[in-house]
Amino acid sequence: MNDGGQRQFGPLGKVLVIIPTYNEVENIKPIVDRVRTAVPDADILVADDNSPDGTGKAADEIAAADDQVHVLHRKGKEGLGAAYLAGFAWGSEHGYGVLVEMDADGSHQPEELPRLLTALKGADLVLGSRWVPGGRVVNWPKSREVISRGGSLYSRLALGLSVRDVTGGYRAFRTETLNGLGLGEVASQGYCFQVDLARRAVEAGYHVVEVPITFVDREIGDSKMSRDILVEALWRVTGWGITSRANKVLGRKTL
Ligand SMILES: Nc1nc2c(ncn2[C@@H]2O[C@H](COP(=O)(O)OP(=O)(O)OP(=O)(O)O)[C@@H](O)[C@H]2O)c(=O)[nH]1
Ligand SMILES: [Mg+2]
Repeated sequence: MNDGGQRQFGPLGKVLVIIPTYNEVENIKPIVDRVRTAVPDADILVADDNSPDGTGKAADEIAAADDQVHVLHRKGKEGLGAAYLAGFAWGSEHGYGVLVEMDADGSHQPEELPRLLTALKGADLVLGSRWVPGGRVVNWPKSREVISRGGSLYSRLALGLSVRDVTGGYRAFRTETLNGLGLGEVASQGYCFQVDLARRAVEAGYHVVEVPITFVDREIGDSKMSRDILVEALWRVTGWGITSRANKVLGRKTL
């Protein structure tokens, strides 16, 4: 990971907070309101996968009354990774300088976003981190904490990353950074999408900074975490680890 050294970082530009949704009808209005209050200058893009519970329609109603809120309607459930890639493309086309990832369920507190954005002034990518000093999780069942900590540890060891929270999904990217990650080749769908972007950023030599966050477990709605998502993460991370080690031995560049 690049330490940022003497580098000069350019101005941030306009901020877009991307919120992927699948069946978050009760959460969407509260989270949008919180983002608008916490960071009034930022715009919001809800990326909805045609949620059967009507989240897309609820988002349209919010957007109709607020021109800083936009909705990207996608045709069906294709996973978190695909929704973010579509959101990044939209944000990049519309000239935003910063693209933020945030869950809809309140786990990522909008009130902490100003701290992430301040850190981004001197970085290429800021990761909201549960596992650095000052970071924590609230109301999480022990089983979820074990999976998350274990997933981060396994990914760090397999990929040789010094990032502590590799799987977290509360992040602020400079759009320029995303453009340098080879997003066209990203196939990850579930949570390993986050690991994929973090390893790409580190491999590409970007200055990645972790900022402590308090992650709050969802109170309303159903989790989309599944066995398939965990299995995908395990096989992909293992595959990347083997490839990156083989490339080091052979003196080739990874990715
Ligand atoms: N567009 C879209 N959004 C998704 C999809 N899967 C999950 N999401 C959203 O991604 C965010 C994270 O998903 P969560 O279900 O909260 O995953 P999690 O945080 O690991 O699980 P819990 O908080 O325990 O429920 C939420 O805003 C979801 O609505 C998907 O296939 N498409
Ligand atoms: Mg969640």
